[in-house]
Parts: sequence; structure tokens; C-alpha cells
Amino acid sequence: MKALLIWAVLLNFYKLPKTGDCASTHDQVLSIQVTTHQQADIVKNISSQYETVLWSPTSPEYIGAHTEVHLFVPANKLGTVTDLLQTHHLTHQVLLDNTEELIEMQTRNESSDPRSSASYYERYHSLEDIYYWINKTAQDYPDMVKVTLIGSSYEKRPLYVLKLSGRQERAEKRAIWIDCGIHAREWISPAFCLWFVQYSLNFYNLNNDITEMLNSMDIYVLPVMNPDGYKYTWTTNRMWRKNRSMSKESNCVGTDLNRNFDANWCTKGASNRPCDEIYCGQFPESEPEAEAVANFLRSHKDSVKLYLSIHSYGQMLLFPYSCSNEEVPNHAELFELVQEAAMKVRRYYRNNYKYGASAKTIYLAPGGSDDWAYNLGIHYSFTFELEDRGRYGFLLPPSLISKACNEALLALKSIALRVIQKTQPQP
Ligand code: 9B3
Ligand code: ZN
Ligand code: ZN
Repeated sequence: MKALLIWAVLLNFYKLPKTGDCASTHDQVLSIQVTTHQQADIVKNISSQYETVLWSPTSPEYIGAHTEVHLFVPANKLGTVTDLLQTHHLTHQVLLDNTEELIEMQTRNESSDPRSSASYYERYHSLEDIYYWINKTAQDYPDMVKVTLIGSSYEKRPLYVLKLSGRQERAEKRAIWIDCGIHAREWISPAFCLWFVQYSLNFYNLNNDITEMLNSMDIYVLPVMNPDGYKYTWTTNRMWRKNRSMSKESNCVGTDLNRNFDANWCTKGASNRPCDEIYCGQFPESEPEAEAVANFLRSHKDSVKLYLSIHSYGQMLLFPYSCSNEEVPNHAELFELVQEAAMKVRRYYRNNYKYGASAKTIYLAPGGSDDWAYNLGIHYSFTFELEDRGRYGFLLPPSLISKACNEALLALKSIALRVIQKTQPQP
């Protein structure tokens, strides 16, 4: 009898925090299972109100009848949002029950760290710190690193590219381009660029793959393509995606740099409304960040053989087209490359990456940098979506940086070495 009573009490206590009207005191990320078109409309509606931020998919228009939706909900709106979900028979789980704590953990100790220690690469860094790191890296490896200014952001911050070169002189060197940080909140992306540069410089002449890569190709690395947005995620809003340009027609800020390139620009999968997360901008390359990258690639298009853009999250190795359901002429070849890379990641890290043409693997979306680079003539063009699949999403803890970067590095090396073989200059 007594035991029964205790059970009853325990069960009730267990239930208490789960009931819809008892709002959490923390900002949360919910995973919502949509199964009908009517539910899709409800979730689209919720996701454009209540100060929520859609994590996945990127825009309400990508929500369909069978979409798993990841939605950030601020603490003071949780009651309202979960009530609405219940009313419409939408099931949900709490993915993250306290995002403030996670954010705090990712930004702690940042300014006090020794900038050379190995653990430097297992933390996230402020924009100021990354600028310092760029300078320091160039000074420490004067024979292998050159820094070039390729333009500046809307708020006039410099866009620096590191050019990594092996110590072997070769005529007519081919090149690889890697950009990180197109989207501000995808912090693992700049972290990967730093990781990659550090790895390349440390293991040149020690690891065969990286040695071969640097001896046959120059590697251009843009660590933060969207510095204004990145800065904003550190100071004001961790969930920010776009750049920070002001629009003339509206009070909303920011253009999606990955919708601003001239590849079926602003057709289905992008938006012409400045308030939207996938706003395409006023015209192709209207944004100084996109224009700077496009100008650089146009002037290096004969040497650059491999284009790579790093994003998160979702664990995918993608190639063109994203802006059309059409297959590119070398679809089969690109498919083989990502398939092999994903297979290696599965084997060595026991982790699954999806792979394929973007439009079919993720969603139809125009104006992306990889499609544009492909049409420019860089026929090995890829977008990587790094870890994870939604456990932490954009708030991947620092302790998981090394695994995320190592597996992406493995995929990159796999693809790059193949491209080196395939683009061997004919004597
Ligand atoms: C989008 C486009 Cl437009 C592309 N060409 N390649 C990849 C993507 C997916 C990323 C995006 O911008 O939405 C995922 Se964050
Ligand atoms: Zn809180
Ligand atoms: Zn992205």
C-alpha cells in the first residue's frame, strides 16, 4: 500500500514538467514530426511567429507533409507553441532543453586562451581571434602561407584568403578553393577551415595525402566569408544566418549569401522578401561578400579545379545542381567521388553521411555558390554539410569539434586526391 502511494507520487512528479502549460524557463529547440499537409501549414505558421527560429529545414517553404522540423523557441513562447502543437496533434520532442547554457559553454574562456595550444582548434573563436590567427599563421609559416585581401564585407570588414602552397615549385599550379562561414550560425564551418589549415601546415611532409595535395595544388582558404554575420552571432543573436546588409525597401536586415550567386537566381527555393532567411538580395552578387568570392574565382578559374563550400548541419556531401533538377554532365563522376568519401567516413568514424546532387538530397535551391562555380567551369564543385544530424544542430559542443573536423578532412582528402588524378596536366 505504502509502496503504491510512493509510486503514485513519483509518477506525478515525473509528469509535472511535461505538461504543456508548465512553460520551461529556458530557450529550447524542439523536434516536430509533421505527417500531413494541414500540419505542415500549421508548423509553417508557427515557425514564422512567436520569435521562433527555424533550424531545419532552413525555410518554411521547404516544410512538407513528411518533414522533421527543428525549431528554436524562446522560453517565454514555449507554452504558447507547445499548446498549439498539442491542439493540432503534432508530436514533438525536446532536442535541447537549455540553449543558453550551451551557448555560454561555447563562448567561455575565448579571449584568455593561448593561441598556439593544440586545444585551440577544439574551441570556437570570435572574429577578432580569427583575424589574429590569420596573421599569426602567416607569420609562422612564411614559406607556405600567403594572405590576400579579396574584398570587404557590407560593414567593411576585410575578407582574407590564405593561400597554402607546398615547398615544391611547379609550373602552372592547379588550385583548390575552400570557403567557410557563408552562414553565420554554422560555427563548425569556420572551425573546420582553421582545423584544415593547421593540419595542412603541421602534416606537410609527414602525411602522404596532404603532402601530395600541397605539392600539386595551391589551396585557397577563406575562413569566414560572412564576417558581419559571424560577429553578430557572437554579440547579439546566436541563430543569425544571413549577412548584415540593410535593405532599401524594408527594415529587415540581411541577405542569404548562398542565394545571392548567379545560378537561376531567385527562382523557386529562394525568396525576394528581405525578412526571409533565404532572401536572395537585390540582384545576383548584390552582396559584397558574394561579389568578392565570385570575382576571385572568375580571375582564377583556369587554375581552380576543385570548389568546396563548408556548411552545417545535416551530414551531407552535396554537388550540383541545387538550382535545378537537371543532372550535371559529369553527375556519375561526382556521385562516385562523394560515395567513396562517405564510405571512408563510415568505415573510419562509424558515421553516416548522405550524398548526392543537392536538389534531390536536400532541397531545390537557386543562387548557391557551388552551382555558380560549376557553371563557371569548375566541374568538381561540392558543398559539405558537417555534423551533426540535429542532436545539437548549430550548437555543436566544442568537445565534438575534433570528430566533426577529422571526418570532413578525410572526405576532403579523398575527393581532392581523386581530382588531382583526374586533372593531371597532359604532357
Ligand atoms: C543550398 C544551395 Cl542553394 C546550394 N547550392 N548548395 C547547398 C545548399 C544547402 C545550404 C543552404 O544554403 O541552404 C544548407 Se545551410
Ligand atoms: Zn534559461
Ligand atoms: Zn549553410
